[in-house]
Amino acid sequence: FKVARVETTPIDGQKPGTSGLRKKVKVFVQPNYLENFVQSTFNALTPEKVRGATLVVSGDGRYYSKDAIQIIIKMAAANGVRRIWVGQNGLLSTPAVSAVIRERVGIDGSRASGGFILTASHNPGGPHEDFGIKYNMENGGPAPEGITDKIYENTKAIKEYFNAENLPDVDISTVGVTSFQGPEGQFDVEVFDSANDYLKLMKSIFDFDSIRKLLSSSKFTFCYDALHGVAGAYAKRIFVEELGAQESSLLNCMPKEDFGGGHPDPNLTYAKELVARMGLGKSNPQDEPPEFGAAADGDADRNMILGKRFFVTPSDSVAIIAANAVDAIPYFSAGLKGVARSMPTSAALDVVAKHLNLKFFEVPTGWKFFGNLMDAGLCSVCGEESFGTGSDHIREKDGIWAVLAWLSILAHKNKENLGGEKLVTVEDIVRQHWATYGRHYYTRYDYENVDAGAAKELMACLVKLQSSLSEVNEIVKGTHSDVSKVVHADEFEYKDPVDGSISKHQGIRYLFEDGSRLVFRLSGTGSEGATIRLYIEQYEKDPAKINRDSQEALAPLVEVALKLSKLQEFTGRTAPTVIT
Ligand code: VG1
Ligand code: CO
Repeated sequence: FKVARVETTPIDGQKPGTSGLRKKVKVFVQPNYLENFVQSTFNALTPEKVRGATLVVSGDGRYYSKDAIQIIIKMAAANGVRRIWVGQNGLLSTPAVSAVIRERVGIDGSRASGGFILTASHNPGGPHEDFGIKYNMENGGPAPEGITDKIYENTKAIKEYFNAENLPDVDISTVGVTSFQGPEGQFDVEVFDSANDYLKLMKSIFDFDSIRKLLSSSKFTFCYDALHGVAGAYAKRIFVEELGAQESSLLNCMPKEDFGGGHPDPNLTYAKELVARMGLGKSNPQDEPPEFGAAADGDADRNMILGKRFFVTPSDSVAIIAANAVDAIPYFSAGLKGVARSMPTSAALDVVAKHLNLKFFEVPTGWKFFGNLMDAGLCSVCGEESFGTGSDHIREKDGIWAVLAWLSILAHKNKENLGGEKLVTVEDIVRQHWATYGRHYYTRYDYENVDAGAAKELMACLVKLQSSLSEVNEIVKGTHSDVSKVVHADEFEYKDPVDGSISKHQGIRYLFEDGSRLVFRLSGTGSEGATIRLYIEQYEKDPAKINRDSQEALAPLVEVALKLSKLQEFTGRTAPTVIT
């Protein structure tokens, strides 16, 4: 092939958000849009690192992925990349990309030094919906802010990109290597099985025999909903073929370009079919619900964990996994190095860390902040309230890992139990956890696609207000007598304990005397307008009060939050778009 230098001009708005660049497909298909971003990434990595490199390119299979993969292959070749690795049909979950970068050895003994993940995660897909791209580094984790800032700067100044124009499209549906000759030598595209490397890693972490016993026991019933995302490709292989679950326990496990027209976000609103099957919907299902249910988002890094007629909040989930990891999961048998959560995630994990005397970190939203801690050996298990849970086996959150972690805990608790007596259920485990550690009532209100200007003003007002605690407390007192006093308010700022980098403006926090918290943030993953997130949390240690309905328990705090932020005044919204 020949290398062409193509002239281009900067395109506005290519700033990567919490997790890469996400835009409507119609934005991505504009001439040079993807090309500019990819070349800006190569330039940010520096030509020396790109030349001769092996890079992964794959994603959740959403609409435009196949075209994007061919474009990136040609540009990579022209930029002197030595090898591109592609999961069969361009499919690799976000956690699988991380695993492949860290663990995989190519047919010729090569190792990858990074990769492009093509996904807009939990956002819908299709010609009128979202596409996204992000770059992950050699450690398998998302590019740190230093790199994403550089990428953005490059997009604002770009003048040219390199393209192997006469390189033919590569068949990515068949496993194998295709080789080409370029001006600087050989260029290979290796297509490989999407699940093999990930499965191997999971087998090295969990006790598959004990999970198999649980899943094949007649007492235990299971259901997994991939919402037509890429998780389907792993669910069949792992849960059915390896662990003996019934084929009928898989819902929507056929990856589709448009996720079947749905919103591939594993929460109580969007995972409707699973929610109904688990007995959590409005109408009661005809069959007895399964004992355990779980769902994933489009790129399979998120997870929702459900018991029979029971929802586990993600904040509780990570705390429970941390509390049980050493006993239930072989990978952690030597102990946890530390635990971490994102700032808006509830403090359930903090209580476990204290109890078990573990190192603990609170980081800004977004997985990239956990990576540094893990690379430095400071953190084993971490999580976010947004249905993200994971560990230092990779540098992304991991939806299937979380399900295997829960199945491991269930298998462990039911070791002696599968023969006769009553099963220890998901609900039993959670209630037992609350009884031991106290309960963090928790909810998140999302106001999606509000006017960006109004959202900015609301946040600016909150920043101003939080500087005067007496004013804040006057509003609190005037709103609800059940709510305790605000003792601290700030804009969250994080200093990375490993590299010393500082991240500012990471959300506004109001901390109350009784441990309650209100947090306000603007989303960094949307593709249109602004999304305001309001996080509400209340800690209850009294065992007599830990079994209330969470929306009811949190109602007074919600009222206070709406008053403090004047949310309705600013946005005109009387109700959130989604409650999780
Ligand atoms: C959201 C979540 C955040 C998560 C991010 C990426 O970000 O709140 O916790 O890390 O999505 O998840 P934001 O900025 O919209 O609040 V995923 O599954 O999109 O990679
Ligand atoms: Co995701």
